[in-house]
Amino acid sequence: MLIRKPSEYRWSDTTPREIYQKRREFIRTLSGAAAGLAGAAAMPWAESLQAQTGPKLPGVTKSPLSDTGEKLNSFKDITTYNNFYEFGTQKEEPAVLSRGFKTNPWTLTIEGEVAKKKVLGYDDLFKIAPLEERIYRMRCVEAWSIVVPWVGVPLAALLKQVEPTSKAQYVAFETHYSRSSMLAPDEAGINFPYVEGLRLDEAMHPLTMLAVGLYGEKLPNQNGAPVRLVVPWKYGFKGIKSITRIRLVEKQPPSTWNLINAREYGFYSNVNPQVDHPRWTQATERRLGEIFRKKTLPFNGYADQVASLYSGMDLRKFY
Ligand SMILES: Nc1nc2c(c(=O)[nH]1)N[C@H]1C(S)=C(S)[C@@H](COP(=O)(O)O)O[C@H]1N2
Ligand SMILES: [Mo]
Repeated sequence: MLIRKPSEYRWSDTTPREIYQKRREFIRTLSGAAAGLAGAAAMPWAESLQAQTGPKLPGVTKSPLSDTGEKLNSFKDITTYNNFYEFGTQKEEPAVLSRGFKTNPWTLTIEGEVAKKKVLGYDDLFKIAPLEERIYRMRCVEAWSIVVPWVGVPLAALLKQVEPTSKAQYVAFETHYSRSSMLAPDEAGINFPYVEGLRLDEAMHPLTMLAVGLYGEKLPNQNGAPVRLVVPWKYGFKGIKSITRIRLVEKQPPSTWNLINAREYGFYSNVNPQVDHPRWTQATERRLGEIFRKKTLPFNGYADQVASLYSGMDLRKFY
């Protein structure tokens, strides 16, 4: 067992014992390659992941929207401490259990209230627009954070190509789900496929990104290959991974954690140090690799750029 610091909270803390047991069975059958994961204390495979580097992405330019001045988290931190419940509910599990996940071929369908529906294949994902590197902070609702050099494009570039109709008010996202390579909903304790949503103006905001890589390489599976959402001013769970469907819609779409517990996980989920999670403080956070907790900033430090999206809204009510 991992020794858990009292300052760390996990959603799985509330996972009933029965689900936990089922999940362990699943992991035993799936992880031939990761023999000994269940119950392993030393995690020897974590070391080998350091060397596991993916294909380089060519032609990436640095975006002026990159955050400088903060130390990047290591490739190892970013790729071995993950939330991706389809591949395990413990932070170390997705890196191992997603290894065999096939992301090529892939389809990403963009449909709904659009004039020009689009279906992208795997290679198209890397050609939506010129690839940019953007260094963003990511703040998980569980109060840990990382700094990641993502590679991708503004989501707006893709949305403009499909020409949203005047009825489009929100954007709904869906993660690919396959029962053969992922946990069952009752094993993970959440519903699949994982779904998320943004208001259209949030989705069109220049900071909102579709990421296809990190550290100059294609995304590792555990980080949401081949394409995932990154919304740096919102809690990490809004950053839905391995997206297969995007729908422009009239009404606010469902989001997975909100469906499970609406009081704890709002639709907006903008990072807000003044609104605590019912079970822990959101005023501070633990940056992976650092010892002392740091203050959490409103909108995760992106207030100058995004606060105007919410002018006139009571952010305690629309959390
Ligand atoms: N499909 C899917 N997307 C997901 C999740 C998940 O469990 N399933 N977890 C979310 C959470 S809680 C966080 S903090 C981020 C973590 O991204 P990372 O593992 O790349 O750091 O992914 C988000 N996207
Ligand atoms: Mo998260």
